[in-house]
Amino acid sequence: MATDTIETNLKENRVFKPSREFARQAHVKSAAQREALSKNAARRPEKYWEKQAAELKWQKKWKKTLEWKPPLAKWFVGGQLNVSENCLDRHLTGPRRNKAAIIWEGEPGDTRTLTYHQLHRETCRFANALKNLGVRKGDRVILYMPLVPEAAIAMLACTRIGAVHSVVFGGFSSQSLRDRIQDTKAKIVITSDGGYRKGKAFGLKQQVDDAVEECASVKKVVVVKRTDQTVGWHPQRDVWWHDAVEGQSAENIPIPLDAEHPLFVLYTSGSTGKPKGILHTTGGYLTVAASTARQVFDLKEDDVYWCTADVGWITGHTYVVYGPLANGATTFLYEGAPMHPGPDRFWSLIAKYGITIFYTAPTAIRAFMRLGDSHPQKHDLSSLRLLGTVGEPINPKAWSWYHTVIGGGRCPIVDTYWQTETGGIMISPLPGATPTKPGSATLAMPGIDAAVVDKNGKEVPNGKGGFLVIRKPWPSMLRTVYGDPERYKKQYFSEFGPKLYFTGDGARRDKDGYFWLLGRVDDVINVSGHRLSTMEVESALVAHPQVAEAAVVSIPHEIKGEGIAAFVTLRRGTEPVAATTKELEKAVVKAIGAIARPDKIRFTDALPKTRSGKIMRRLLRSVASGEAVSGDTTTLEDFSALTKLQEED
Ligand code: 7RM
Repeated sequence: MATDTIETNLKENRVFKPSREFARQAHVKSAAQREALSKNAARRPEKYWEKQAAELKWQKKWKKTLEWKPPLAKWFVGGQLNVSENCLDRHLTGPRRNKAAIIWEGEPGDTRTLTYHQLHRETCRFANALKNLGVRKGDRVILYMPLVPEAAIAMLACTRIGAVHSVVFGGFSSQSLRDRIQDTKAKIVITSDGGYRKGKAFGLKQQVDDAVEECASVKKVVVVKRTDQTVGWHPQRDVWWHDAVEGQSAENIPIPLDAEHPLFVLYTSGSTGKPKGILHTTGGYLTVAASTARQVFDLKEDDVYWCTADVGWITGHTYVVYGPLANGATTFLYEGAPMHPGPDRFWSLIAKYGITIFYTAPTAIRAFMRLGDSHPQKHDLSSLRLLGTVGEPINPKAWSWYHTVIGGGRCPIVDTYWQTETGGIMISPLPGATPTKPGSATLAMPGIDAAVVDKNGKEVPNGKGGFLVIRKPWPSMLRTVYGDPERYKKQYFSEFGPKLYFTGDGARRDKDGYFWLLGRVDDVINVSGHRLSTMEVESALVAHPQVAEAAVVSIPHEIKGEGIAAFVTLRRGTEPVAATTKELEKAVVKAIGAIARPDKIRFTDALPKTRSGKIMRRLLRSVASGEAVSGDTTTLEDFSALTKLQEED
């Protein structure tokens, strides 16, 4: 890190207060109530987390709340609980028994609803099937599936018997799958004969067959029948899901597991090296998943909650499956592509199911914004009462569009900042309590000690940019990088010593203490010694009426050290004219200053993104400086977006 901090220049002054109606019915009803919660939690963090943990059902109470030997943390030591019992059995004795736990729609339009009773029953039967196939406590199980209810059932069944699941997103290649199976030494792979996306049945089984050829640890492959495609079959090894559960009892006693028993491993890519297997454990993870889902999404008994993430991502773990189910909520799942069969599929689903809470990513919001207002306007979105975003900083323009066109100006927006590693939301508005500012994730959650520091780990004053750290352990923090404890230390607890968790993100706080995320520090651009945030330059570009999306990266520059290259996607139906480049330069200079004037602006139809929708600036950097692309590209969603950029170069 060359200089102390990151400069920050973007101005955004609008404030949106929660409406009185929303605040009145919310779990946390006012800024004062949030402040009191946070103050008490800051004074006695362990007390705060004990209280959140006590909302769960424990088979044995913990003896010690926190054992902190930096950088190693253990939470709720000596306690025992079962995640599946907390997500299912707990809800079976009252009126939730026959409430929808999962409402699902496949891409072709087929639908299924599982009540808590039914989800419990199917989970028990599959847990028994897994035991029957030889899965024991501590064994690793890989899931490589489309977004069908069986994915959630399989996750819950693993937790019921103490098996450790690792979900591999169905869009990954057989090689990525193989690497993850080998890294975890999984005994079982659960997959399907395919799923539906963009109007076609895609396959998964062949990828599994190819991967497993090189994985001696795998004893059985369980296959869900979803598409009726013909699949290759290894009779000794393969078993259909429906055959595996046939005749299995609908009773299964959830076994007590230590709070620190491994719950799942989820792989996440860094900018260099192979993907890291992030390990989460049982008690601390569920405590944060449940409490943050309740507070941030304000879950109520009659909500129909939809988080659009796939279960292959952390968002799908914490806020599609575990958080909502631990709260006895109804979680909606959609299998397919957002724009199929038309660009209004999401909006038609919201109307059809009466979705009340909708949680998606800025990349999706920008893609919808690009297509114009007519598609959402065709549908009745009046059931919505709360909107959320996650995954990247949201540009103020996309925030405003989401607020007005989707939320009808009536729904609070929770911009939730967190990571695979943090397990749950770290910085976010509470919708009934926190006035929001477009582009800011606002304040750290109660019990979370987030701070912006300089390169010496010293907190910077409000208004200054720097590095985002978390200064105290929290229950859902990652426990290690699976099989690589050194990497855990090096990656997260060395930049600022073994006590400060480094997120890898840049941030600043404004005069009200609100956090503004500035992007990954690896992506920061250093122009003549000024460290500029990618986020701010991009937002200035996106603010132009013609622009839908933008990504900026550094290019080598003889005088300035680094210059700025911008890749810009225009709104559908608009073309760049001679003046557009000048206008965009002017917009950046006006919003930030001459120092941030882009040296190069390129118009493109698509930006290279990860499969979860984050812009891969590292690749754009290579394109912009004419270098060969190096490093890991396995997480790239659409390789053609990259090759096209290279060809045009
Ligand atoms: C949940 C998730 C983590 C990285 C993180 C940030 C970025 C996520 C926001 C955000 C600004 C947000 N997990 N990020 N949420 N940046 N505002 N609300 O995305 O492990 O896949 O990614 O995503 O850079 O470090 S993740």
